[in-house]
Amino acid sequence: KIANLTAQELLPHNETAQLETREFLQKVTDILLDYVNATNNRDEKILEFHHPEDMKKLLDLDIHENPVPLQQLIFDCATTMKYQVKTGHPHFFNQLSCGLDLVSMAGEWLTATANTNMFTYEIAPVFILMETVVLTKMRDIIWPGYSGGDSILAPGGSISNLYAFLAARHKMFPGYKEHGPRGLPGDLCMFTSDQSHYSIKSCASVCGLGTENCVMVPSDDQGKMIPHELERLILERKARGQIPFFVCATAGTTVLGAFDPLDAIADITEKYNCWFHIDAAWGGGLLLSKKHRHPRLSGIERSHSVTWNPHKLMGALLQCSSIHFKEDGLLLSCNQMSAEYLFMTDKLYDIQYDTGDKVIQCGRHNDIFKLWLQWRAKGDHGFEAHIDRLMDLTQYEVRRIKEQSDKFHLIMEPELVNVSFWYIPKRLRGVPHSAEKEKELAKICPIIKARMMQAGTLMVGYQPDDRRPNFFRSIISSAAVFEKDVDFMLNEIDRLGQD
Ligand code: ABU
Repeated sequence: KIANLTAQELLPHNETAQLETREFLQKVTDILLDYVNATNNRDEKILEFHHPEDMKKLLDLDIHENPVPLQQLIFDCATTMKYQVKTGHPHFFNQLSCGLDLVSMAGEWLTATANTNMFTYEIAPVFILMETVVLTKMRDIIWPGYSGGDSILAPGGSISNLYAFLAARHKMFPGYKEHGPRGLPGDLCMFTSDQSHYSIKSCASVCGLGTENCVMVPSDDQGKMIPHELERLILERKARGQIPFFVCATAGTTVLGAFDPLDAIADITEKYNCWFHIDAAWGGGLLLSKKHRHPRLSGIERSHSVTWNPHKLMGALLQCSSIHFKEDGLLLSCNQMSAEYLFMTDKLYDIQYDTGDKVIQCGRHNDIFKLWLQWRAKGDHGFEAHIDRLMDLTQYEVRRIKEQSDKFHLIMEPELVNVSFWYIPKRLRGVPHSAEKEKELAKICPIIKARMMQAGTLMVGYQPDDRRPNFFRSIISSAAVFEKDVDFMLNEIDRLGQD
């Protein structure tokens, strides 16, 4: 019935088109529900890969002068989903953010329909209150027994880390906000491990320190920052006349999933009066598990700020990243610009709920509803069970790798859900492990990855690090994964890796 209509003939342009509007939206919803079913069907491929130039030929991406009919828009939606990688598929082990939590997805649908901005209570009253409740709960988990502090949802872990840097500098050198570098007593420098996320180094670049003043502290062979190296480097920079002010520890490194020794690092930050930030974007989810919080995250309660991304281990839909401060008021005093058209002080309600003046962006997406709804659906116990299950599945993978040690080489015992390994092709089985053999194993990773993508059956990431050439990193952060999927992954790598 709606096939030849255009969007101009639906609501709000045509006030009597309720039925036609509903039909259009139902057809789009059907496409989304088909996608959900396909995502959860192990017989479906994860992706249908085409090179970019070939993909362009398969798609009609042009924007025309005249409107296209609704029929075409519905077809466009279906085509888009046909070629989208199903990141919630049980055989997708490629990214830190995997899975398709359906309650969180329903929340995202609602968020899209509400289509509001998170800068003021005036236009997002329920969502702002939800954000307050959930972020307060997260702070209680980070700093048990401490009530206070402040937090905000930010567009990704990198920006959350940037907020930590900005607040730290503001706390220690409040003159910077008004006077810029002239408000500083000298050259600042910061410290993070050589395994940390690149967004930490990016803070030094974006905020005017220069990347050479983001000091990369060596890590041990497990990928953990070496505390005495941190102290040595702080003293070295002080001897040069610089001002060490910010130390970032990582709780769950991106590639190896390593946890820095937080207590030992806290001792050093306290000794040298540095801000202690923890990038727990990845590993923060373990805070929800009594079994896994300690010892990995012991010491987090001594931090000044923590990045924690619910869109990673907790499986909230992208994106959902949070930054938490132990001290209240810093976010506001650091970032407040008091734009009078938005943040009037004579409003009819308590303006502390106008959270938009705490952030460096103006418009802010609503990332809270999907997390709030998901947490309601699971409860604390459900989240704990989810995290424990991911960790159990990881141990299952480790066991299966060890049982097939002729075919797979486990690089290290994982602390999180990152499993690092090489696949050993027939011709290299039985050859003693050596640097030369690692180079050969590394060459195979991109070949197998290309075969995976062309077959569309599996996705697992690979990368080199500063100690070894290419190796596979599988991630289990999706509730869709079962033991049989872990077995599928290893069998499929073996199948695709046949010489
Ligand atoms: N922000 C780090 C994400 C990297 C990954 O998903 O592999």
